[in-house]
Amino acid sequence: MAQVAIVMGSQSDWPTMHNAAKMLEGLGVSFEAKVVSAHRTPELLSEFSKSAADKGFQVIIAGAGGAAHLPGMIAAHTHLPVFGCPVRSSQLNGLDSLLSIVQMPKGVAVGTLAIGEAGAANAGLLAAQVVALNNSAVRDSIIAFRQQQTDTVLANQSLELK
Ligand code: RP5
Repeated sequence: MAQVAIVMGSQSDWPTMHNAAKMLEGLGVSFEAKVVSAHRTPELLSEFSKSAADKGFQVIIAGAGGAAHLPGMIAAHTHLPVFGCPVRSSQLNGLDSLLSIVQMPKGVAVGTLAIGEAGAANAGLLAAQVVALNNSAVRDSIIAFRQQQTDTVLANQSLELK
């Protein structure tokens, strides 16, 4: 069974959410990605969230745009950590999604990432960091990834005026 579930409200969220998948893949974390819509497939949402822990998932990443109730509704059905990714909407540029996801009332938590691709990638990274608490191979991958970023910055210090 996969360690992380990536769910999203629509197929149209995948160009954003595949950044989470790519991060997990690069860090050696197994994942399953699927479309689960809070308002179009509410029964699937309920079934998925209630069974996620028993299926062996350790973390759920949920991406949604617009009113973006998906991450909160999933969190309402499971004790697993849920990371919410605001997907950039065409009308309000993702600010609506961010505010919908981040403003969870006290008592049910959703860890909210940045709008768009960076947030989705960081959701993958954060999920991997949770998995790494009990997985030394993933921990080593994260440490190597971070070191590589540091090395890249330090090796590229030439700043030319154009
Ligand atoms: C939300 O509505 C989805 O998460 C998506 O971001 C947004 C638009 O969905 P589509 O109309 O593109 O399917 O549920």
